[in-house]
Amino acid sequence: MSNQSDLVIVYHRQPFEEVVVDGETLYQENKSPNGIVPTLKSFFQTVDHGSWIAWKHVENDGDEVPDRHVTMNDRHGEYDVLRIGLTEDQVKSFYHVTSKASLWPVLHSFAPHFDAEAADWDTFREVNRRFAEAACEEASDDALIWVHDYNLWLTPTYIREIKPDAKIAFFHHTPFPSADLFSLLPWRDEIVDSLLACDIVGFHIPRYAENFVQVARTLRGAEVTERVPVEAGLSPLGAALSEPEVTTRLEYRGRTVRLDAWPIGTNPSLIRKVLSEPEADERLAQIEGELGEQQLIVSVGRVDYTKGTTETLLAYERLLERRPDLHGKIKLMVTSVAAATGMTVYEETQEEIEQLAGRIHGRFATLAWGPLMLFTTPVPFEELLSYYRAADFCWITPLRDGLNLVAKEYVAARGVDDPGVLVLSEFTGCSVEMPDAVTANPYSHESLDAAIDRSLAMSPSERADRMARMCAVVDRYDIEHWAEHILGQFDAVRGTTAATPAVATAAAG
Ligand code: GDG
Repeated sequence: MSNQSDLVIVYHRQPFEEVVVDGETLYQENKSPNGIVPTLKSFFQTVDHGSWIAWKHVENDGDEVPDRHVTMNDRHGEYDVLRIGLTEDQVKSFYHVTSKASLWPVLHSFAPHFDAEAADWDTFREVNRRFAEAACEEASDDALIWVHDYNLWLTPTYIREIKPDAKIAFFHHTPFPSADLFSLLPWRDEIVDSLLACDIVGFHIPRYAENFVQVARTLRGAEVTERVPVEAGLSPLGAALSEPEVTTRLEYRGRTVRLDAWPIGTNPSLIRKVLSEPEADERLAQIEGELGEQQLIVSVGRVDYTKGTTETLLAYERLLERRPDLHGKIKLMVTSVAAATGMTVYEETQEEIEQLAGRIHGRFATLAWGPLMLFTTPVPFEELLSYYRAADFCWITPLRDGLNLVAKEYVAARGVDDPGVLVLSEFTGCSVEMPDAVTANPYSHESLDAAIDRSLAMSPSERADRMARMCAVVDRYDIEHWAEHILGQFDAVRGTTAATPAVATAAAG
């Protein structure tokens, strides 16, 4: 146990898997080597000692968490995990209801789904305060405390109260909405003040940072003190989420708050390494054997009305209606894995997806051909990569998405040798990085259908050119690049120089 961590990561989920073997609880590194958790853990390599704060289920409020402190030693080195105990009711209230039913719809510009009355703001405050107390318990005097995502929006306020001189960073994985939408939140001033208590607030793309600036200026009177042009690669003219300039500093109540907009990358080296293994060749041969002459379209997401899975299925149904010549020649693979939350709104979305998939199958399937496959349970990472590799097309059609890592994973997995085509919603954060995708407005049938037709008709040379440019973006702005960028920002906040984290590329399996 240590309470002298130089970097404390506050992220609601635990950074390991808990398994019980012969009655003994073991803490094991997550099986899936991709995703945000391994990336965040890689930052521990840059400091002498790191800690992670997460929640753990307890029976009754106030119960001691068994193994409150876990010291992990995995490929990211040694770090501590401090778990705060939350009851089932607290988790439901804080996460499933207030975060997912009240905050999530507003963040994703879904005003009709917003339910202010369902929210339990007192519990939200209390849980956020506990995360802050745990973070301060672990942090050394000059530690940097890095808080993740909107469900911990109030944590910076409480950290500032306990440790007035703490260095606090915050990163949003979601979009940040316009002031018109954000102002729907009855707790808006409290949220903005908490974000303005940070030393640095991070977003995926400049548009979200600018939306926050609008909120901070109009609701709280923060002043813009620095604005810079956006890197050419992050501001394609005419894109729905493009911004030519971005604010990098605000002043508020005598303090400077830095803003940062830098999209998370994926791990193309890891993806290529997994796909270069003999097992991957076998998997690919099997998938291609089963597909025969059919072309594969993949669409990977979670059950969430923001992810546009319904829009993907409806677009596929329209395609099969207008192009009978494609029957028997294409197949759509959709993954839509439900979160284990039991939230009504997600249950409705899941039902809708399953019904639509059934309807399409019922309308178009023949004895010899099934038009689609729907996976509702997670596909193992290695298998998912093989599907990406086998897919001629990838359709990513969210109505709103903070970034969308699947699009980048597809580009990295499919690669340049046998290029595929990415059809991408212009309301995903990554669309500003990848103008070479065939971008579409998923709210418009005409736009989505035109993008799909265009992707199907694209010449091999255009496919190759576009894919080469997208691969270059995904390779250049990979996860290591993001980590280096973030560390540069941390250095500026701390006024020091830190080491670069080695994001694991060779640790699959
Ligand atoms: C949030 C923001 C932002 C999906 N199905 C399977 C599977 N996945 C993996 C994908 C990808 C990840 O889950 C999903 O990442 P996304 O970025 O697409 O979306 P969210 O989960 O909504 O994440 C989002 C992200 O945070 C990062 O800041 O980009 O906008 O909403 O890595 O591959 N993995 C496996 N089986 C599946 O069936 N193994």
